[in-house]
Amino acid sequence: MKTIFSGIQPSGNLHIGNYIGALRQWVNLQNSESKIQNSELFFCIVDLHAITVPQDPRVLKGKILEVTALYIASGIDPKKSHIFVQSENPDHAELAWILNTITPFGQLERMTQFKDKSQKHEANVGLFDYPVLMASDILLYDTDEVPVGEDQKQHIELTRDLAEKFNSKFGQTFKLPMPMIQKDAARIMSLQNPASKMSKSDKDPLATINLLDSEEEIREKIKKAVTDSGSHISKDQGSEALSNLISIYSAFVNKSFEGSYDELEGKSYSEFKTLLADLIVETLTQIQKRYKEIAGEKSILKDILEEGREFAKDKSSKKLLEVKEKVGLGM
Ligand code: ATP
Ligand code: LTN
Repeated sequence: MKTIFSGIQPSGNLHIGNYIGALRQWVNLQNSESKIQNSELFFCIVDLHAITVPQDPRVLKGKILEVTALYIASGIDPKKSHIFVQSENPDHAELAWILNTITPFGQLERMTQFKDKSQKHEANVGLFDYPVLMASDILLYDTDEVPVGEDQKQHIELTRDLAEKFNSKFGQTFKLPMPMIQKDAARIMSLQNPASKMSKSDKDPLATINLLDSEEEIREKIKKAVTDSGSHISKDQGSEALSNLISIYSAFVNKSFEGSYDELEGKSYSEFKTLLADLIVETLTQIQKRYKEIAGEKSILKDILEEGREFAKDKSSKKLLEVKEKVGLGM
């Protein structure tokens, strides 16, 4: 049996970067894996990670259910996958504490996400320790594969290092997880600045397309997306800004980047932008339709999260007990 674990922070509006880099991949995995073999899939809403940067408490609570509804609207099926909220299972924070004691300070200092985020926010200890909590999310479930965007690769390498270190110190306990990062479109960039990642925390509303944006907003954001001084798509030109738009296109048509480039060669930028906006509108309209059906059903959403939490706890509590025994904790 194979275990797959991933998560998204309920720290803002989910955008097409989250969809392409994470959610869409999860849904494909869920629908193929469950047919082939008996996989166990966990998709977490990582609220303890979200509070490593300031959050408005009332907004955060609402976002947790919003993200749950968006998981389901995007195709995560609670009958096939376990959806739960990280802070509802205290085992995550407890294992993180234990792993802290074998984590070299210098290794956390090298994390690029920490370097980026600590420039934008006041650096607190939680932000520094973020990757250790992520390692405990993954290791508690004997995870084999972690489907994420490119930006999370370094955190998964740390997770593997911590697992190896723990195993060699205390005996075989943790499985070593593998990152699962798709080849194309693993890193979607801002529509306004192709040098920075499309991110929930971007202050420029034109930089991201959110999963709940209206058709009008989507069309306007694509229209205003930066390109370059060219006018027609040509393989010789190939600016970062244009490649980013073609990456988004290729993800939404489910084709390789190269294949999409060939198909689009010679089209004018404005013609291409119309095609791209049509595609995004078509997919997001379907997600939004399902979202509207489920988002108001708070008690159904809470039942799904409770069921997910109980299933998760059942598995994680055994692993945590084993860890505590090995480390020599308790009575
Ligand atoms: P923030 O920028 O506020 O830290 P985020 O938008 O990066 O948040 P996360 O919750 O950190 O969102 O990421 C959830 C998942 O989405 C992760 O697997 C991450 O790799 C993926 N992801 C996030 N942004 C992108 C992006 N621009 N391109 C591809 N994948 C992405
Ligand atoms: N750090 C991740 C979110 C995350 C995660 C995880 C992803 C927290 N715990 C465990 C995969 C597995 C991010 O996307 N920023």
